[in-house]
Amino acid sequence: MTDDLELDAVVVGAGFSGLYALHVLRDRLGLSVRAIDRAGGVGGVWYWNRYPGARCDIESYSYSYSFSPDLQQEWRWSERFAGQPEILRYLEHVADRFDLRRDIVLDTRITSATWDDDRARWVLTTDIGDRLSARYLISGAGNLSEAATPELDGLDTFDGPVYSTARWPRGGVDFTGKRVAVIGTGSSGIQVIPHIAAQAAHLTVFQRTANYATPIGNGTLDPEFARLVKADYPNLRRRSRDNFAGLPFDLQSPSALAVSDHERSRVYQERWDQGGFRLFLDSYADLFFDEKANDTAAEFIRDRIRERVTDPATAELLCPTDHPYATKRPPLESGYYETYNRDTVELVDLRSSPIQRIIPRGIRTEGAAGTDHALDAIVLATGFDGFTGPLLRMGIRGRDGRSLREHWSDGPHTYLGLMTHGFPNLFTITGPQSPSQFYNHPLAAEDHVDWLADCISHLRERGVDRIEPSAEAEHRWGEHTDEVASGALLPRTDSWFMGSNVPGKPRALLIYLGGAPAYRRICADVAERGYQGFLFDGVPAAEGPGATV
Ligand code: NA7
Repeated sequence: MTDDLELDAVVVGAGFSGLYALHVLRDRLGLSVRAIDRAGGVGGVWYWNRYPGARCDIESYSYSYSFSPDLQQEWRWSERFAGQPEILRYLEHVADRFDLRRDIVLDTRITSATWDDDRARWVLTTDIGDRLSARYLISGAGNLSEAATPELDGLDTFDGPVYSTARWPRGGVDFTGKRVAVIGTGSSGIQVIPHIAAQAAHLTVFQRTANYATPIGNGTLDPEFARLVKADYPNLRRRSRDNFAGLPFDLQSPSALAVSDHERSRVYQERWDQGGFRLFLDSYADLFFDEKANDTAAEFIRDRIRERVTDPATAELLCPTDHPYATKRPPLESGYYETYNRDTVELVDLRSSPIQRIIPRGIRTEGAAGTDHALDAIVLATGFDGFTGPLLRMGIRGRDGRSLREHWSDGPHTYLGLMTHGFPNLFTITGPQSPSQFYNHPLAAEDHVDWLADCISHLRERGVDRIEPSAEAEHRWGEHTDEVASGALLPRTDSWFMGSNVPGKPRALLIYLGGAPAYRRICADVAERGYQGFLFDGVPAAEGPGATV
């Protein structure tokens, strides 16, 4: 990059969102664009999260771009649920196939983004001293790109290596003969634990909250199934976009309480055997709203855990009892519970034996079972500063020099999860207060990019330089987001969906729970009504306060 490069748009990130945004803005709209990523390659979260066992929990044919029928037909997935190396290869292929690499700047982090209202441009600086400006700033920085580092006393005094699942070394790690700790039993921990256990001399898992993990059901992708999918792709994508979470599921019944015990168990067992998110998203709708209904699924899963773990005391520790099923993101697993039947694997319950501190030779816990756990390596699978973290670390300052950190000091404020009052021309792909993690990511990213591309075309056709939501529209969207979630069980549980996994982060719902179809309809309506709720160059673009439902 040269100094003071003037562009139409800068895209942050080169993962699913960033690659598609670059393609659409450059090749469909004809804008001058650069995508900037701090990684050494394209792929976003799939570039960084290369720990053994890293895998997508959505079926490969579904967790992929839909925008190019040719790409859909050409690409061959080898497994039902693709592993990280294959997804990374896919994204690298997309970058090559659509000739994106020439406009991607790697190994570069945006350190500040300041809105210049006189010129109606974002002025950006990077950590390698570049300065550039753009009319539009499009964040595809992702929701899982900023690792949450736990506050563990003495971590820097540990004698051995400390790895993070979110920043796994490119060359891999050999744990042969080592005594290893994994801290964290979310999706990442549950994926990596069986792999480390198979290699290490001894593995100690430090669990704060037991999780409801269900089988992923992975395997080689049947060529006949792949052929049928390819023959029916348009219909499959249509069905997915009509589904709450962007998945081609349509078997869900309204209530787990409206059927007999026998029928309910049959359905749970069938979904359990089918694997993936079937049990979570394709059994009974009221699991998300009704505690009694939720209990039935929770108890079904606990029973399966008890069947699979030989030692009853360990099985009980692995059975979640302190939160309803699916109020934290339910992990999918392969052989996770059986891992605890190995003699070389030990489970430490941090509720009864909290970590006191990290010592040079291991981890010291307190409580009744307090002891020093001797270790050669520690693996942190402790999650992410999700949704807002990557945006807040970018040094964004909007109109009148107001920082995004200040504007979001009590949690994110957005309109549609796409734009923020006081931050003109800043679009956040799958941003906070959009369905994001509850909408199959490639489709969610495509929807947002298509929406913002249409919006930018609309602005350019009319000679409008600045777009931002009105304060009122933003306020109403926040209220609507909370109202939609008010009947759901999810906000009651501490999780990264609520921001409550990061000490000091305001507790606020970070996702829109109205489902993808309702959300897509709202976004389309806003555009059709002339961008209701938005200000064009400071003037309301259309009559009316802005969307809710
Ligand atoms: P998650 O789901 O946020 O899980 C993080 C895990 O780490 C979870 O078990 C946490 O326990 C645990 N944790 C976090 N901090 C600590 C400390 N300080 N001490 C002990 N244990 C801790 O992150 P993942 O990376 O697994 O998954 C993130 C997303 O990636 C997932 O939702 C999918 O979309 C893919 P807690 O539950 O907070 O008690």
